[in-house]
Amino acid sequence: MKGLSTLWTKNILRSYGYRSPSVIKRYENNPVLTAKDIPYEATLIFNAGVVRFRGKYLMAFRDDYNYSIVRTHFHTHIGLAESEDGITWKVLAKPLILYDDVHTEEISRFYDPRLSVIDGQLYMCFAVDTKHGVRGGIAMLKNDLSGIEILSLSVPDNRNMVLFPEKINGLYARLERPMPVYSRGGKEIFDTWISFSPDLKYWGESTLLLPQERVPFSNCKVGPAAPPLKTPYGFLTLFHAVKKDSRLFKNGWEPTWKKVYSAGIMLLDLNDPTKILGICDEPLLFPEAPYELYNGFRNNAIFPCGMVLEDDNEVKIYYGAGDIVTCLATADLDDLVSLCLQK
Ligand code: BMA
Repeated sequence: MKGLSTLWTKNILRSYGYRSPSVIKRYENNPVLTAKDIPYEATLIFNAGVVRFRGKYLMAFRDDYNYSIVRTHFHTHIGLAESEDGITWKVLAKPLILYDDVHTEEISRFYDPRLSVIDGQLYMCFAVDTKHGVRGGIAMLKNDLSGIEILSLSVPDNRNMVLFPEKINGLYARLERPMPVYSRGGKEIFDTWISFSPDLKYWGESTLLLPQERVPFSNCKVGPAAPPLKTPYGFLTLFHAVKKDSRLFKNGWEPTWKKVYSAGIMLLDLNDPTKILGICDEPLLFPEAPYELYNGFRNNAIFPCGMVLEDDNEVKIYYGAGDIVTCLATADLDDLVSLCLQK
C-alpha cells in the first residue's frame, strides 16, 4: 500500500542519494522464500543463513508468527529449507528449533540464524532474547539436522555473531556486535568486534574491527551480516549499517520505525582479519526494490545473513527484506572486491 507515509519515507530515502551499485543484481523473481512456502505457522520469513552442504544448498530462516500488537515479541521458530540451485527452496517439514522447545520463564526465543561449514561440520550462530538481555549463541547442528548442541552463549547484550569459515593461525574467529549503552551515552551507537577461540566455546582476544563512525552511511550501529567468505583476495565480509532518522514515522506494521538498514562490504586480511584491507564507502545494498520499500513488517530493512561463493565466481547474497521475506541478490566476486579496494 503506497499511502502518504510511504511516499514521505521514499522521499527521505531518496534525499540520502544512495543507490545499490550496478554490479548488484537483485533476483528477478524475488522474494525466494515467504510465509506462503512454510508448512507450519508462519508470518515473517527473513534473516536466513545459507551454506552449500552435502551437495545442496541449506537455509536456516527466522519464522516470526503469532503476532499481537500488545506483545513486544512474536513467537519465533528457526526453520530449515533445502535447494538444488540456491533459488527454489523446499522447506523441511519440521523447524530446526521450535519456539515451544526453547521458550521458558527466562528465554523468549532464538532468532537470526547464520550457518557456517567449518571442516565439514555445520554450525549455527543465533541470537537469544532472555529476560536478562540478548545473548549471542554458537551451536553445532546434529548430523540428521534434527536439532542443535549449544557450544557457547555470550553474556548480554551481544548479538549478530558470525563465524569465519576456517581457523586462522590455529584459532576460530567470529564477528559480533556488543551493545554498549553506558559508555556510548545511551545512544544505540554500536560497533563490530572480532574475537578468537581455540574451541568455539571460550572466546577472547577481542578487538574493535569496524567502529560505527567509519561507515558514512550509518549514524547508529554497524554489525555483522553474512559469515565472511574466504577468497584469494581476503575475507569478503558484509555488514549491516543502520541510519536513524527522526523524520520517519509509520513505516511498517509498528506505529513508528525510524531506522533504515542497508548492507555494506569490506575485505579483511586472510592472515590477520583484525585488519581491514578495504571498505566501500557507499552501501552495497540500499532499500529500493518494492519488496524492500513497501508492505514490510519494518520497511527499508535489508539484513543479509547468508553468502555463497559459486565456482564461476558468482556471489549469492541472501537477505531479509522489510523483516518479512527472504530475498536473493548476486554479484561477481571481482566486482565486489574492486568495490572494497577502490579509493
Ligand atoms: C535488528 C535485528 C534484526 C532485524 C533488524 C531490523 O536489530 O533485530 O533481526 O532484521 O533489527 O528490524
